[in-house]
Amino acid sequence: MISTVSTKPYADQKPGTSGLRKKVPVFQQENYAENFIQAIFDSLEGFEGQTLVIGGDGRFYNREVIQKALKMAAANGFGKVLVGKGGILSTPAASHVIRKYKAFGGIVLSASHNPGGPTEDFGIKYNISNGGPAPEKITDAIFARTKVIDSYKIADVADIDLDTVGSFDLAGMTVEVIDPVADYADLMETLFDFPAIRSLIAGGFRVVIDSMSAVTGPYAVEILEKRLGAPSGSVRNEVPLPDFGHHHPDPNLVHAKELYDDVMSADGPDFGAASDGDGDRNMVVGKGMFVTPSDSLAMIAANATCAPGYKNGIAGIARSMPTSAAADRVAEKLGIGMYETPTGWKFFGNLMDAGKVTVCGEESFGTGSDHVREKDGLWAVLFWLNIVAARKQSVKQIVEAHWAEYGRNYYSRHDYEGVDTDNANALVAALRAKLDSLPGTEINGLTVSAADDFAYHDPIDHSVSKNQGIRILFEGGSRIVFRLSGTGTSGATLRLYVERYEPDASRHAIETQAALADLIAAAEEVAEIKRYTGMSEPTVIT
Ligand code: VG1
Ligand code: CO
Repeated sequence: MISTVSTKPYADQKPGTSGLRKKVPVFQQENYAENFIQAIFDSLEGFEGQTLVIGGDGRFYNREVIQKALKMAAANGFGKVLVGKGGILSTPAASHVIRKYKAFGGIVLSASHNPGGPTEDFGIKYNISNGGPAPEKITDAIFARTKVIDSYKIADVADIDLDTVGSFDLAGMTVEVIDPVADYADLMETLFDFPAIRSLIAGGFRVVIDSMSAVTGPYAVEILEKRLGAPSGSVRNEVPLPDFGHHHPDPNLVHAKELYDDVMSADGPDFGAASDGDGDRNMVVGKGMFVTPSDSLAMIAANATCAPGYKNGIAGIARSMPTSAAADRVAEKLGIGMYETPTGWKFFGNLMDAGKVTVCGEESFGTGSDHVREKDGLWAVLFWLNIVAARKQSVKQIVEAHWAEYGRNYYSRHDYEGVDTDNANALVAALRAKLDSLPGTEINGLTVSAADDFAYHDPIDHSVSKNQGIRILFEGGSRIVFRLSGTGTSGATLRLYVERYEPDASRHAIETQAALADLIAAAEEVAEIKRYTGMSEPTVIT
């Protein structure tokens, strides 16, 4: 009943910032998914008889790969698999299920914010027993294994019915099809003041969530409409579709513009939020005020004790290096630790496991805490609703009061997508070559105080991750950062991150791009972005 199938390695199975992401037709090549899944299992030890969690964001090819993964888990000796009904588990829900049921690990099928469909993106990621993305040590081992793999094991049995909750036998392994929402919704209820949010909404505060036809629909309907009493229809695009209804499920000012415009309109809702494909990102918009992800981290940290789950305060904060330093000022004031990590949630796990940090965030619309080991979109939305309910102030009032107290970190990211890979690498190489000569010089009238290629020394396991982004710091605390995306599936994406700190409250209402104009010009001067990319402007500005 168990077959060992011969296979040939593929050369391109290197996991990026968050797992292996490729176009669906790449994944559909013979044994492509099987090779990667077997390479995961081959890189792990001691899972015989243990539990594995499997789920995905519902995108095209999700069900097929789940059936393969179930049969391979059985053949490789797992004792039990917990799988979300319909093959659905949001990334934060998968993290919670791994932790709650003390699973050995989990396979999360998602390409997150990348579009889905027969010619779009798919992805596979492995999470370890703490519920978080596998650290580099493991992803490196998986990649090494993919390069030499010559066979995989699979059970020759019929597909499992993924649409019925219950327990099934698969070649001697138990498969439990679970409700993907209940455990997660229960967890949220332990962290936030649901009665206070319920009365805020009952009092006429209008909340809209756009699930972008991706995984958060069922979660948002259960929590916002059923448990918090928001009127039916408050969750838009709530049915997860294999192609996300042609939405680009990336919650930002470009792809969630309709929601943004609605909240900003005179008779629109008071609060709007959106999530990405797999539910780990969030966008928060209050009436008259978009909250940048970097600010959101700082403001959640500053107001954490409003929420029952955090009433005793937070242990520390971590942010990815390109994320603005707004949270640093909060940590300083609270007298707690502040950690700066490379891009990607996998670097936060050690800090959370060691109890050093409670909340973490990235500029890419990701915020979360140690309740799971992934960023968590709906968690951030509920945190904001809890803060609004507790402070009895609008999002706009809360944000402006925060800036008045701490100063404002103007912040923006410019993405240049679909750049020729060689050209993108050449741009980075040219920058790297001149880093040592930059300090003390002026770029567009701004004096460089330091320039380096960020390297991270993990304080817990002492691993070192180099080449994590080029940063040029200017006198006065402004900075520009350059790095190449590790989640794309075609060509290269150059990301330019721009930040200016402005302590003066009378200068807190400047339009962001205008406030950053001299830094943006400096970035062009030092990196020659137009010449290398052949683009006159970014494809996405957030
Ligand atoms: C991007 C973001 C990063 C995030 C990663 C995964 O990575 O910049 O902050 O952790 O996506 O998020 P990159 O390498 O493309 O810059 V998700 O929601 O796609 O799992
Ligand atoms: Co995501």
